[in-house]
This record gives sequence, structure tokens and C-alpha cells, in this order.
Amino acid sequence: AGEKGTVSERSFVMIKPDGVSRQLVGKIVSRFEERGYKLVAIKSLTPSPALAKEHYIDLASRPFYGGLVKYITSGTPVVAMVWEGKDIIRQGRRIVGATNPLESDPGSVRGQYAVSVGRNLIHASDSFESATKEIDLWFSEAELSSYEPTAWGWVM
Ligand code: RTP
Repeated sequence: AGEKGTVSERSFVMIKPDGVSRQLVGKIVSRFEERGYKLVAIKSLTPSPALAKEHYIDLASRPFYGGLVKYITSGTPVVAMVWEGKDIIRQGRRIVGATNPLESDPGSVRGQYAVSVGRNLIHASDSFESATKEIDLWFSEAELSSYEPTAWGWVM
């Protein structure tokens, strides 16, 4: 968090292909907007295998890694976003909910819409280090907007 008018914490959030195919993009974006967070960047794309592999590199030794990369790159796009505001990294994880939908808070995105860990709709950075790495991986500096939302005040 910083002074009003300065850049505060940012997180990388991605709606996965199941969220796009299930037409939940608007509902998911609304949760972040209505909480008061600022949309810094958004784009829809089908990630290259190289991008998907790098994004999930920490899971490379896990048995589901290949299937996860294949799914993310299948051709149904993802919606990649950068959100900004007070505690967005930890709050973003709470909005998203626990990885396993059986353990997701029913008020979270996964808790409301997902039933399977392999189709859990959304990703959000889990630490400052991940957020920094992921924003740099998915977006160029020129794609990140700088502006002041009308209702901005509590989330800087
Ligand atoms: P994410 O990175 O997508 O926000 O998920 P996460 O931190 O909550 O969970 P993580 O352990 O990092 O796993 C990343 C994604 O891998 C898929 N997964 N599939 N057993 C499985 O089939 C399995 N386990 C994990 C999920 O899509 C998970 O979100």
C-alpha cells in the first residue's frame, strides 16, 4: 500500500478456459471491481505452450502438469488480468477460494462455481514474488494502465 496517487500492490489473476467457456468472465470481473479493486490490464488470449509451462514451472514435477498445460493451451482462451489495490494479493486469493473446491469458501469464485480441482476456473498470484514474476511474464509495461478510478480511496 502507498500514498494516494502512488502505485500500490498488484496481483496477476487469470480466468482459465473453463471460466471463459462457461461464460463466467463478467461475473468474475465484477467481484474484483465491486470489492473496489482497480483493473490495470486485461486481455484474452490462448497462451503458447512455452508461456503456460513457464507460468506453472513450479508444478513441473507434478503428475497433472502435462494435462494442466494442455488444458490452458487448448484453444479456448484465458482472460489474463492485473488488479491493483490494498492487500490485493491476499484478498485475491480469498476471492478465488481454496484450490480444491471441496475446501473453497462457498462465497468464493471456486466455492460458488467449481466442483473439480482440475477445472477450478481461476488463478491468482499467491505471493508478492509470484505476482511480480507473473505480471512480467504475461504483460509488457506498455499494457499496464495508470489512472485513478472515480471511487478510489479505500483500496490504495
Ligand atoms: P492457481 O495457481 O491456479 O491459482 O492454483 P493454486 O495456487 O490454488 O494451486 P496450485 O497447487 O498452484 O495448482 C495450480 C493448478 O493446478 C491444477 N491442479 N490440478 N490434482 C489435480 O489434478 C490438480 N491439482 C492442481 C489446478 O488447476 C490448480 O489451480
